[in-house]
Order: sequence, then structure tokens, then C-alpha cells
Amino acid sequence: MKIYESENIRNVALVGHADTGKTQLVSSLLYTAGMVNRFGKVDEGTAVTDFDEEEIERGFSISVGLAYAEWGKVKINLLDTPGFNLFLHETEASLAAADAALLVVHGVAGLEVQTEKTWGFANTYRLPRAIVINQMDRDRAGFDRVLEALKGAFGRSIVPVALPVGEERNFRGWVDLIRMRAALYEPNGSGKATEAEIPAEMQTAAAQAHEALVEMVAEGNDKLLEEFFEKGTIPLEDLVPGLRQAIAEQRLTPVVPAAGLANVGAESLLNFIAEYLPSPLYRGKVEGWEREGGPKVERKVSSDEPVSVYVFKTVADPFAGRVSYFKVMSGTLKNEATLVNFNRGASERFSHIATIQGKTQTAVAELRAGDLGAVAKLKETLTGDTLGDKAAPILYPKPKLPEPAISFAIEPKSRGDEDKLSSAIHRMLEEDLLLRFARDPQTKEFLLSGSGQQHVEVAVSRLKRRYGVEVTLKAPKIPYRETIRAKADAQGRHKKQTGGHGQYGDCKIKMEPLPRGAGFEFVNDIFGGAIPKNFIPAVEKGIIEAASKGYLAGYPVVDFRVILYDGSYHEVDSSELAFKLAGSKAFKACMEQAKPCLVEPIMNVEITVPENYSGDIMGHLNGRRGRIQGMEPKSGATVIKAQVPLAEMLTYASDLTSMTQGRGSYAMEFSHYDIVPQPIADKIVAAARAAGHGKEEEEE
Ligand SMILES: Nc1nc2c(ncn2[C@@H]2O[C@H](COP(=O)(O)OP(=O)(O)OP(=O)(O)O)[C@@H](O)[C@H]2O)c(=O)[nH]1
Ligand SMILES: [Mg+2]
Repeated sequence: MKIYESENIRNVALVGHADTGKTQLVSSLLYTAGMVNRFGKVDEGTAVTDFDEEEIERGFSISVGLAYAEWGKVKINLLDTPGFNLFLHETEASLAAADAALLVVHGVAGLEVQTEKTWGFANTYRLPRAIVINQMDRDRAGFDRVLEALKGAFGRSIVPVALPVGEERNFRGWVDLIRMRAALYEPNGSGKATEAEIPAEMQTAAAQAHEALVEMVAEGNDKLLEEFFEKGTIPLEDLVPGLRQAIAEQRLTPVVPAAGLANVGAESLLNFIAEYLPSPLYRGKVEGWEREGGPKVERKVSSDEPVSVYVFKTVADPFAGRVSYFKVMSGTLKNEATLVNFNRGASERFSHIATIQGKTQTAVAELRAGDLGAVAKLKETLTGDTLGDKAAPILYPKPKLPEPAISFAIEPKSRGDEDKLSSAIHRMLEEDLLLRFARDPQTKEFLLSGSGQQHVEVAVSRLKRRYGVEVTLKAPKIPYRETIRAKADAQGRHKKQTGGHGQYGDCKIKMEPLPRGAGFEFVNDIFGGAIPKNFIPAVEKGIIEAASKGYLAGYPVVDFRVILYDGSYHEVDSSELAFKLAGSKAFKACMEQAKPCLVEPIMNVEITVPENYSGDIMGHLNGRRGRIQGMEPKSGATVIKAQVPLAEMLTYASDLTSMTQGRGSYAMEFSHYDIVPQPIADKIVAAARAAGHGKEEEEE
């Protein structure tokens, strides 16, 4: 494997709504560049970056796939990200490895929910970007219509740099608006183009579009603007670097047409990426911290700097073990190097570093600053960790993750399954940062939490396939919480005199509600040693433990403040345990007065349906305690925005399909917690009590 200098590397993440053809496009580019012998197809289960059995079976991407195309002297690293809303946490986290985003948009569906969401991710990571209007070979695909929608959503930086030649199934190439030449493709799927004159009937449109492009390039660059005013145009030798710069500075978002499956546009797109998207060097420097909570440090993106790598993905392979995907943030990584994991203090040996082509690894001798690679069998390293030269510590920021939105109880099918469950799941947790596993302390049930039903289903299916562990998935659990609505003031005293050594702890606390999302606050307001200092943490601990077990229905109590203001102790009989129990009693006594209530997760829901269904959809949402926030037309459809309790959305996927004959789609994300209406709360509490949760009798 050739070694690529930083300036010849492109790290491009394909992002966008589900089903826009990202995975197919990656396979098409790889085939066109001669990286693979076979034209991989999503629909045949042979796409290079959807090789996981779950992805093949379900037909969509679940995690980020890595591949590369060697194109002339350039190595294009391609990150194929999922567009399905339940797996977007994977997409967002992987963008730390990218230096540019290729936003893939469907030529028929146009602007969709995740188009805007992933555009937002690119903003967060400040990534220069380009847009592909894909699937241009489909019936009713419309370049101009989709382009207008994109301009409407993202503003005037959106500018075509190529126009489609031919429509729908006759779509056969690009007019390159930079060089003003056409690239025409045979219908044989080779992805290779022949250069040609711009078709006569397109000359006027192409000239106009060229002018608009030139003007946008000139804007924001004084030297070019002057030239433009003087000559009315910019010569090619200035236009090319000018466009490159405008893209890198995110003043201009170039748009091109393509059809991944028909493989029209591939060669043009490879050329475009290599010529116009920035190399890792464009960033100049990367920022991190010297250590946790320590001062900020910067590192130049250069192969001559001390080496540092950031792990953006971990794969738990049941055979190869743990495989870590990383980006070389600075310096040169040599095979067999020993680096320090700055997050964990461990030394790790990088043996057999490799570049990744889907599921295939190719050994490399070294990787330069900016390049992406993988290594197996690091001992302690997990996603989000930074490793590097011991003498130059740095920590790069970890990905921010949403909270899981839903929990399911899972039940091992047999004793053997139960024994293997925990170790198998823990390996899967390394791979998927949003998956959570816990044991309910009261019911002893195993709980698996994730972004939504399919997310948890994928995990369950993997358990079986990869580790041979079979579990049944039980009804979903809503992650209710408990909180308080009033202030309270109470005493908790734990006193036992059973011959010999007694137990004595006594505290007085006040409790106050805090705003939603504030969690728990503990204020120590003890003066004059009513409780000795060393016992105060025990009181806090007792309260935290009691709060985690809940009061009404076994759900954690959140968003409250406790002020410890008085108490008493006994010289001999007081102990940590006694004060812990006193804290727990005081907490329970306060809860009686504090008007406890249940709160539930409320979701932001965005539903896209053909216009004639909107009445039905809104009626249905109203019946589900939904609050409609707005409704707007969008490329021939209607988008309805609402806030709906998660508890009412559990069967929404199938409801929507049956209400709209499969023509509606929706996306949902967590918004906030809100109080559960009393009659519903009563039922939840009654059911929880019947199952043995909630308020227990005080033992004295
Ligand atoms: N007609 C046509 N179909 C395409 C084209 N590209 C992809 N498809 C089909 O569209 C479907 C989705 O393609 P994928 O590549 O899996 O889409 P994706 O964007 O990776 O989807 P997610 O992984 O869910 O985000 C598949 O059935 C493809 O065969 C295209 O250019 N033309
Ligand atoms: Mg995909």
C-alpha cells in the first residue's frame, strides 16, 4: 500500500437522509476507481460498506463504513454514514474523522428531515461540503426543483457546478460548469466518461449557470472580484483555485447530479472531490486539552509534529477481537509504534496498522497526518479516546451523545444464554455508545436501552448472530422519572439499641423542586457541628440511593435540591451506615409532603405525508396527547411538527404505515420531560405497586 502525503488525502463523509443512495454511491465510486473488481450493489447485499449481516438483511446502513479510492495521486477516504434517524448518533460521532461532507439528496424526494439534520452536523463540525443530487435516473427526478428546495433551506451559498445531461432514465452525464465541457457516460455502468461538447440545447442554460458560479466565486475574494468587474469573467486558472477556496471557507456549497446505481457521474465526482475538496492540511491545526480539565493545547496538522490519533469507531469482532478505527490528527503513525492512551494512561501497541476497504484490511507501513486507518487488539482503548506520543499529551473532544429514548426488558431464553449475556453485551456496548445495559434492582430484569425500537432489535439480533445468545424482547419500558412539586421539611432518625453497640444517626433536611433537567443538588448547611463533617457525605449517599429507587413507582427521583440544616449524633453509636439510613428516612418523609409526581419523556416528532393525509394525521396525534406545533408544505408534501409523549408513540411506525398506505415517514427525537396527567399516572403507579415497586413499609 502506497503512503499518501497529507496534501493528497481527502476525508469525505457521505451524509444525508436514509435511502438517498450513499452506500450505493460509495460502491459505485470504488468500482469506477478500480478498487474492487465487482460492482457492489446494496440490493444484492454486495455493497462494500454495508457488509454487516444486519445491514444486508435490513437493507440500510447501521454503522459507519470506511472505504478508500485511489484516484491519481489522491487517496479519497470515504465514510459511509447511516441516514436512518435511529442511527444518526453514529453519523454525528464519525464526523470527527472527516474534513468534508458530501450531502447526498434524493433526486425525487428532495429535501428531507435528515437532510437538514445532517447539514446541521456538518455545521457543528465546521465541515466544508458539497451536495450530490442523486438517483437522477429515476422517474420524476428533478434537478432544478431539488436545487430550489436546497436554496430555500440553506441559502444562496448553494450553487450548481454541474448540470445533468438528459432526464430520468436518459440521464447520461454532466455539463461541467467550471471548464464548460460535457462528460458523457455509456449505459454500461462502467462509471467512465467521454468528454464532449456541451449539447446545443443546453448551451444557454450552461452559460447562465457558469456566470452565476463565477460571480459567487468572486464574491468574498477582492482580487477575483476586481478581475471579474474588469473583464466580466475570471479565467480558468484563477477560477479553479478560487472555487477551491470558496468551498473550503464554506462560502459556497457546490451541487452536482449523479446516479449511483446507474453509475452515471462517478468519474466526474471523483475528479471533483480530488480537485476541489480540502485536504486535512486546510484545517491548519487541531485543538484539544492537555489533560482532563487542563489547559487548551493546539497541534499543527502536519506529519512532522508529534504523533496523535483519535479513535472514532470501535468494532467488536467476535473473531478478530476489538478493532479500533482512528484518524491520525498529527504526526506520522508508524507500524508497531507504542502510543500512550491519554484518557486511560495505558500503553498500546499499534501492530499491523491497516487501511480499511469495507470489511477488508490492507497493511500499511505508516500513515501521515490526516489519514484514516485501523488497528486490532488495543487492550484498553475505546471510541473517543486519544493516543499519542508520551512526550506531547493531548485530549481531543469526545463525541456528544443523546440519551437513549427507550428501554426494553430482555429475558435470556435459557440458563446458558443468561451466563453468556453480560459479557456479550459488554462487547457490544464498546461498539455502540448509545446502547445501555442495566439490571433493574427490584424486578431483577435485564434492561436494554437505545434510540428506538429498531436500534434495540438490531442489538438483540446481533447477540444471537455474533455470540449465540438468545433473548426475548419484552414490552418496551418508558423511562419515567419521579419529581416533586412542593417544598418539604422533615427529620430522619435511625436509632437502634440492641445490647452492646447501638446505631444512631439523625438529620433534618429541606427539599425543594428544581427546574426540569437540573438533576440533584445537595447543600450542606450545617453549622456548629450538629453532625460531624465526616458523616455528612453518608447522609447525601443515603438520599441519593433512596432517590434512585423511587418513591411512587420505582422510577428515579430527579430535579430536586436537598438542604441539610440540622441533626444530632452520638459519641459512640454514630456510624456512616446509621447516617445513611437517617438520610434515606428523611428523604422518604419529605417525599410524603412534597407532592411527588411522575414525569415522562416528550418527543419532537416530524411527520412528512402527502397533503391529503394531513387531517387524519393531526386527528390521530390529538388522540395521542400530541401538541401540534406547526404544519408546512415541503416539495409536494406536508410536514407536521408536534410534541408527543413517547408513551404514545410506541406503535407509530405501523400506525403511520396503515394510515398512509406506506407513503408517510416520520422522525422523532427526545425533547424534554413533562408531568404525566393524573389519571394516567395513577394507572402507572398502580401497575408498579402491583409489581412490587414504590413506597415500601418503614421498618423500625
Ligand atoms: N434508481 C436508483 N436507485 C438507487 C440509486 N442509488 C441507490 N438506489 C437505491 O436506493 C436504495 C437505497 O440505497 P442506499 O445506498 O442503501 O441508501 P443509503 O443512503 O445508504 O441509505 P441509509 O444507509 O439508510 O442511510 C437501494 O435500493 C438502492 O438500490 C440510483 O442512483 N438510482
Ligand atoms: Mg447506507
